[in-house]
Amino acid sequence: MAKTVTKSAGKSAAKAKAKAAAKPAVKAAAKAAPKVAAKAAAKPAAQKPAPKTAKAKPAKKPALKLSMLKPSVNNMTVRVFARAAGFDAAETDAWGHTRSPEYLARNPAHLTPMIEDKGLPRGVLWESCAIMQYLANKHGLEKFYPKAPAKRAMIDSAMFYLIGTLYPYVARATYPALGFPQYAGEVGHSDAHPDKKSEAQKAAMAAIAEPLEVFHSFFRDGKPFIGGANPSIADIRLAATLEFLAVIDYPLPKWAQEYMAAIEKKLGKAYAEPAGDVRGYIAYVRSQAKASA
Ligand SMILES: N[C@@H](CCC(=O)N[C@@H](CS)C(=O)NCC(=O)O)C(=O)O
Repeated sequence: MAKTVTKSAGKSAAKAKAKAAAKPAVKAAAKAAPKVAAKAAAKPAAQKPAPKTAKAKPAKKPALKLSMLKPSVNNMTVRVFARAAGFDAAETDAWGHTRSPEYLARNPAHLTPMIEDKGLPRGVLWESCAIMQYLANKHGLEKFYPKAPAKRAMIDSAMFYLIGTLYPYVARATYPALGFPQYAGEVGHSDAHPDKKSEAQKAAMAAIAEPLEVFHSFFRDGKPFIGGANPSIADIRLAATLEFLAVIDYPLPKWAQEYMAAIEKKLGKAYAEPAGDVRGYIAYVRSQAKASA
């Protein structure tokens, strides 16, 4: 199994370095760095601590073991989050291994993304949203997943709505073009006539617009992100999901294009790197389709 060790934790981690010695790195990375600088500047000179001779060691970033598939937006979600939140993530490419006896023994659902963590009752956790919720809870990452019950409920609602309503349409509409197997029970999974499969795919594509608009009009409600001024875990989940629509040339509304660009701008490399894997795969399948046309 190929193993990729992620190097950078992104911009915010670097900015928070000074404060990181006293705090867990992930928390420090998630905090707004300008505040730290402002506080230091406001201190009168007399109160400033004497310069230390020994350099404070930056806190170790919490380790994260992640099994993933690069072309997948479910996986992209957790990969973006891990980078943006400042984890030291060791990524294992599970391509071709999800149904091996070893993988199935740990994860009978044979799904990625999957994290391994000794604190978990069964040692592993799958489902992208559950993984982000768990890691945010464990490391106090309120910037991505607010603690206040009402605010948190909106993030949860947006994620459940995505997984339960929007994603099945996106999968049905894009998986045939991506060359991914359909989820069991779908028309695309059955031995139905190709015309029926194509009908189901087109119907799913047409059905995307309504739930997509709900994220804009209801969940964002005039704010830059579902999370407010900063992208939350629900925003990461939504933006990653929309990446797949490029494979069918889905005409994203202007707000969605701007929203995705805004997330990428805010999260920088943390977003761009995993998105690059998904985009690269889409470019590859499109070039294959062109060649065989
Ligand atoms: N709802 C899940 C979906 C996970 C999922 O469908 N993972 C696929 C990749 S996109 C997978 O690992 N498939 C491998 C397999 O079924 O063997 C999530 O958000 O994590």
